[in-house]
Amino acid sequence: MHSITLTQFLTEERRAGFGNTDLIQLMEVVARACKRISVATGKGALGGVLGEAGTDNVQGEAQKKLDVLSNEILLDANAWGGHLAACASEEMEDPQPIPDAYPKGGYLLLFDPLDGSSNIDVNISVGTIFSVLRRPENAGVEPGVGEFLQPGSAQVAAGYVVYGPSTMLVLTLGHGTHVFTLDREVGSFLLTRRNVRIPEQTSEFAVNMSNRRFWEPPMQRYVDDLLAGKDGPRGRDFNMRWVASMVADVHRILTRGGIFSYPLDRRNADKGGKLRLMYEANPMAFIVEQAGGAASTGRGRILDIRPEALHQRVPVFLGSREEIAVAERYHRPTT
Ligand code: P6P
Repeated sequence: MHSITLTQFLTEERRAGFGNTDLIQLMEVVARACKRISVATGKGALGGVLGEAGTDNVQGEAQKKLDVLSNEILLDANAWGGHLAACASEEMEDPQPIPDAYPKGGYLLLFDPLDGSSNIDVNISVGTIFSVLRRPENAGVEPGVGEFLQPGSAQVAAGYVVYGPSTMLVLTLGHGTHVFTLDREVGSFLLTRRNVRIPEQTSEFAVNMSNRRFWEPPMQRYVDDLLAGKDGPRGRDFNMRWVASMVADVHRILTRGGIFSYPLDRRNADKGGKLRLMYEANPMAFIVEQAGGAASTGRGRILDIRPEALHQRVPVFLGSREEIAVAERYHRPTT
């Protein structure tokens, strides 16, 4: 099968009026950095990069060596290109401005450098999630955290790279969602699916069931009805999958449909949820909506949220559009 490269695809998109030279070059830099992360994760025990780094991140989570390495790879790769003013990361409390030695550009890059890293040591797929925003018109000389606090609907690009049996890049510039597979022999990402469409209905859900007793009653009722299957109000049986690696679960949903949820529960309600808005929920919501799916907090569209903090957390429901609407109906206040 003759597949075009990421570069050819991005050039086509620019000719069609989507993206510009700076954004396209930024996507190429991020993709190249993710190839390096793919090599590092692929070495596993042979690369001396498994296990804990001995430090905690801003979330208070123990960092894996690969979390730290992946973050450094993305920062180093993006420092000199002239496309960005600053980067923000799950692994850093504050945004990191582009070093003064290099020119600053008009974009802001946010990323979770290695999502699902708790799965690294058990050799389960992990991934990098990234989001691109424009600097606000009134931006000052030095980019501050306030510049990043834009709703997800302002994203100009978003994507993830899943490091699984194959390394795949999923990308949207706001003109559909497209999938590229890394050809390791050539070192290029080749287009393998153009304009992904998520099936509108599904019979497969992804949630960590062990949290059921902590969920709000509407979530308990929604999932209980899924579990009741064809004898219950849904009238059909459902299957469940939970990888505990958002990138892997979302990739499955992009590929064959489904609903993914990390809802509020009593343990995380004070923080607003578990998953982070700016570099997990927003990019995944953009990708999923561009593929015909939906992404909600259960009570509203994720991309409409006006952020108040860089590491803000939100409840997440995303995937097959009709199933998201069903889940939202359970969460709607009863009159
Ligand atoms: P739990 C990984 O730590 C992550 O942020 C997401 O990738 C994943 O969906 C979720 O947390 C898994 O959470 O509580 O099931 O371990």
